[in-house]
Amino acid sequence: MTLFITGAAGFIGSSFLRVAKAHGIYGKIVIIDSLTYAGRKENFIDYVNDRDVIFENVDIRNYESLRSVFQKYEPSSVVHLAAESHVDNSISGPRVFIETNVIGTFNLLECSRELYSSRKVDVDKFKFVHVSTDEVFGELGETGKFSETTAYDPSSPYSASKASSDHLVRAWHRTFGLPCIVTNCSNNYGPRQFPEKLIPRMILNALADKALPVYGKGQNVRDWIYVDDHSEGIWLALTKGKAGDTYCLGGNSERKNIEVVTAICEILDRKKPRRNNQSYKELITFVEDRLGHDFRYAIDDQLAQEELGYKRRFSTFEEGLESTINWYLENSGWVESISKGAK
Ligand code: NAD
Ligand code: TDX
Repeated sequence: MTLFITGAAGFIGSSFLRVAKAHGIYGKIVIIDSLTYAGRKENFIDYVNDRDVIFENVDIRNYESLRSVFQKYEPSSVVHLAAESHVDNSISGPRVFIETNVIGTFNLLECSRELYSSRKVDVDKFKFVHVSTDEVFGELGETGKFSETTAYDPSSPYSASKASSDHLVRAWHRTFGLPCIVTNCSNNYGPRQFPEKLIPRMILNALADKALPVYGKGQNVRDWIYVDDHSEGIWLALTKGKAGDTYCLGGNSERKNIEVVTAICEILDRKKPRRNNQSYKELITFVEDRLGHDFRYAIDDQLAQEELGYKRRFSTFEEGLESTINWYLENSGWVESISKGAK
């Protein structure tokens, strides 16, 4: 059996690749990734000499190239993670978000539909798992949580593009019978996250003695999930999920941004004291808020726990954060190549 993973050179995709390899059901795994600034061969370096992991440098915006890899390998299932993923970039330059996240997903659905309807794949086993975000639901106030029945209300160009792609996936299931599953997950953190996102940006800025820019007053809340927990959730959705269903996945760890940044500073103060012996907290700088900044996200993932047996590994966010900081401290080679822009 052959599994296609799009975006496996990225942060979550490379974690999912490791999880899929560890489960060992698929004889062959094909990585579909165009290595944008966020996609790195370093992220799947452990598998470059593995004959069962094949890398195809394909841009999902290019229908003909995508179609040729679908015809070549006839994947048994597809897990789709490739996307433009950073909200701030979607505000400064939204076009590529529409092209990759909307048109790219449409191309993947069409290639999958062609294969599925020609019965070149085992139609009883084929699944298209679309990895999406809780941001499609918009923002919450002080209370409540998102679940599978929450109405869509995206705020940013990024979340609107992900919402569009979720709708396309559901339409391909309903209209064409393609066995699709959508997962909506909260904010991920862990090793190999590109340093444009809050947690790695704060860790690496602190280590370089640079300002730690906190948007607005740092009161916005995110629900943090360790990346490998998300990947196990995606694996469960692929192997146990019901076609046509949606699963929300979360970390049950709501924190205000300022609490996250303070926790990073306190862990670093303990592990790698600053040269002047002041706390890294001195570097915290409140800056202009993000446009359209969603106030709070939180996920109710009871359905995934009950139907899929979804579980989380770390008992607290602070434990996962410490383990993540250790990874960044121990992997200066990765950090250097990312900062040099090496591919
Ligand atoms: P990432 O930016 O780290 O990785 C994205 C990957 O997609 C990269 O390897 C990149 O090269 C590839 N890619 C981008 N455009 C492409 C194109 N046109 N053709 C082929 N490959 C392309 O992103 P991530 O944080 O790992 O997110 C992965 C997926 O999970 C995304 O779909 C994202 O929306 C979703 N998600 C992310 C989070 C989060 O907190 N990061 C939370 C929920 C859902
Ligand atoms: O420098 C910063 N300062 C800051 O205060 C950055 C980069 C972020 N922030 C704030 C904005 C958010 O409230 O921290 C919070 C987290 O920001 P990001 O790491 O950019 O994540 P977010 O915008 O919440 O979106 C993330 O979670 C959902 C991912 O980037 C998405 O891909 C995912 O879908």
